[in-house]
Amino acid sequence: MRTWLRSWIAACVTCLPLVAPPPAARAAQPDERPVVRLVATGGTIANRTGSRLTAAELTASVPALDGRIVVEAEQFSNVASGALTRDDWLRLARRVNRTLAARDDLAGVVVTSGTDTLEETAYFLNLTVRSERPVVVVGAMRPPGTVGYDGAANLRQGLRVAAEPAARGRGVLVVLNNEINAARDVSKTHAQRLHAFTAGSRGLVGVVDRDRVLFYRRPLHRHTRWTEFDLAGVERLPRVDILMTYLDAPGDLVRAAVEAGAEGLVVAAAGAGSTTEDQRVAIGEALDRGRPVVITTRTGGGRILPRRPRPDPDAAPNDPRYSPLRIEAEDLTPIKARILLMLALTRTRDGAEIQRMFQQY
Ligand code: DAS
Repeated sequence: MRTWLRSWIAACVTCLPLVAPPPAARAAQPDERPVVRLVATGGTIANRTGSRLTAAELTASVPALDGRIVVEAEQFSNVASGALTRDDWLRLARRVNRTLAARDDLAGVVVTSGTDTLEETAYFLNLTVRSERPVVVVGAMRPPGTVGYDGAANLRQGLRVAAEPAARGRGVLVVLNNEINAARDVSKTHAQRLHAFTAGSRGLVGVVDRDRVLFYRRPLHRHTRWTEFDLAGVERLPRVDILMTYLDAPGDLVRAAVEAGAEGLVVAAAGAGSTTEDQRVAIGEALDRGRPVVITTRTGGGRILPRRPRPDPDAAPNDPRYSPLRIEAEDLTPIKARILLMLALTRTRDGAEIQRMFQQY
C-alpha cells in the first residue's frame, strides 16, 4: 500500500471517536423523543385474512415515523368492535387511566378500534379518562393486505396527534383520513368510503398534514380531566336501551325494554322529538316506573329544545311531558346519549341532575 494511503487511513482511524462516540457515551444521551402507548382492541385495522395483526405488528406497520416517536404496544383485545361489551369499556377506561397515572413520561395514548362502534368507545373514554393528555382513537375502513389499506396511514397520523403537545386538553380525539374530530361530535356516516367519519356542522378540531398537526378549535363540552364521572367503585354499567320512532312505531317495545331490565331509555325520536301516540303512552309508563327517558333526534343533527313550562301547574300532574325524568338530549346522537345516561345513572337518579349533565357533556 502506498505511504500516503496508509497515513490517510491512520489519520481517519484516529478521528473516528470524534465522529461517532463510543456506544457507552451514546447511551448516556437523554432520549427526548415522545413516548406514545398504543392500545389495540381489534377491528378492520387489524383484520388481516387468516389472522389479525397484533399490537406489535400494527406498530411495525408504521416505520415511516422514522424513530421520531417511541411507540409502546399493548394488546387489549383483538375483536370486531361489535363484540366489545360494556364490561370491556370499564376495563379499557381503567387501563388507560392507570397507565396515564403511572407514567408521567407518556405523551399520550392511541387506541385502535373497529370503526363500527368507534365513536361510542371514543365518547365513553372522553367521559371517563381523567387526564389532559391526548387519547386518540383510530381505525381503518380497508383491511390490511388490500390495495389502499388506510390503517397504517391512520395509525401514523394518530400517533403524531398523540405525541403533539397542542393536542392536550382537547378531549378524546378521533383521527382518520387526515382529519381530527372531537369524540363527542363525530359519527360514522358512511358504511364503505374512506371518508366515513364526520362531525357535521360542528366541524373538524384539526387536520394532520404532511408537515404538521394543525388545530382549529377546542371542544367546549366537559370531558376527560374535567369529567365528574369516576369509575372507581363502578362494578357494571346499567343497561340503557335505544328505541326508535318511525311511522306507527308500537309502544310495546318500550315496555319490553323496561321488562328486560333497562334502567333508562333513549328514544331516537322523529324530527324535533316527536313519537307515536302509542310510544308516548308507553314512555309515560316507563317514567312512572322511575326510568329516565332521554329524547334525542333520529335526524342526525340539531337540538332537542327544553320543554315549555307547564301551562297550569295543577293540571294533569301525571302528564309524562312534564315528568322530571324526561330528559332532552341537546344535540347528542342517540348512541352517545345512551352512554351519557349510563354514566349519569352511576351517580344519580335525579332528573334535574341528569338534565344538567346533558347540557354540560
Ligand atoms: N369490522 C368492523 C369493526 O370491527 C369494521 C371496522 O373495523 O371498520 O367495527
